[in-house]
Amino acid sequence: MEGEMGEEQGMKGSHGGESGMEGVAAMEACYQGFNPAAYLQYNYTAPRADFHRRDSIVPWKLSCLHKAFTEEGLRGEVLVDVGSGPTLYQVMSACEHFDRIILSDFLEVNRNELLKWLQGGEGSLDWTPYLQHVCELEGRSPTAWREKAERLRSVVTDVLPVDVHQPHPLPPGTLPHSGADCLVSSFCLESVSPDLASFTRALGHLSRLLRRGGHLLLIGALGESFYLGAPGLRIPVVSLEESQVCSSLRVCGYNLLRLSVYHLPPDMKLGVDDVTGVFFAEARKP
Ligand code: U87
Repeated sequence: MEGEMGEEQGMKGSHGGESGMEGVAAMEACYQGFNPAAYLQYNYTAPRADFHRRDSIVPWKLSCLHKAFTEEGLRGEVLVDVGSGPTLYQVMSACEHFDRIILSDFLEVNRNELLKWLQGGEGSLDWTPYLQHVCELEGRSPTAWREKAERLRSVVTDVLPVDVHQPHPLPPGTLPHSGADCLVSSFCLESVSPDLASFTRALGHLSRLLRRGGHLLLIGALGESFYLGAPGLRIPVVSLEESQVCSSLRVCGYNLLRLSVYHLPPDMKLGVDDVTGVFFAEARKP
């Protein structure tokens, strides 16, 4: 069991009456059963990751990320991906535009999955088709995927523990004093928040990691009440509407630059969650 979890159980005992903390502790308990291989199978294979279909979820996400880094010209020194899970797709465009990428997740099983791939091993998912697809988006030949893999492996410098429910989510001293130049967070905040108040609070915690003038790329699920983190493990989550995402960003002081919404085609509804849509928000910390 993780060190973080022990602390959180302690918090449940001492602060159980505080608004939202009981829900947060219950959620963290759920995550102890998370199974990276099952999760990857549900969300990162066809039909959700079908590179021959433009209306498949993963190609949609990759194209939003690609556009953010190329059309908006996002670049800088340090980028942090918050709640990476066992996945790498969310930084495949970013790695060409930043000198250093920090990945992070709450669970050691997920961090180990990332480390396996970064250290040159296979991991439980083959990221080759993802790398090939992003090479194509960049106007390169899909055969450039090996170079991209090498670039990604060299740019990721750390895989850190993170807890978005803590006012300072990352271990102290891991970021430049002024904060990161860019934050990416994909399907994390709503997946770990029992209600809108804790979602918004967590978004506020993230803002502390970002320098002024830095950009946040936030991806997440709309209309979702649960998802499967392992066979039979239903993780209850806060169901968001587009307008709530916009108002949470506003409350946390971000300027919203762009919000795109994807509506799930019926055949992407697999019973592994009850998501109806996906949002991609691009915001700036003034
Ligand atoms: C991804 N970023 O797949 N603090 O994009 C910080 C925490 C905490 C905590 C738990 C899974 C949910 C996504 C990765 C991983 C995102 N995670 C960690 C899922 C749900 C819709 C949907 C999904 C995925 C925890 C793909 C698609 C759809 C997980 C991560 C959430 N439903 N992080 N306190 N507690 N975590 O370990 O790795 O959050 Cl297409 Cl539609």
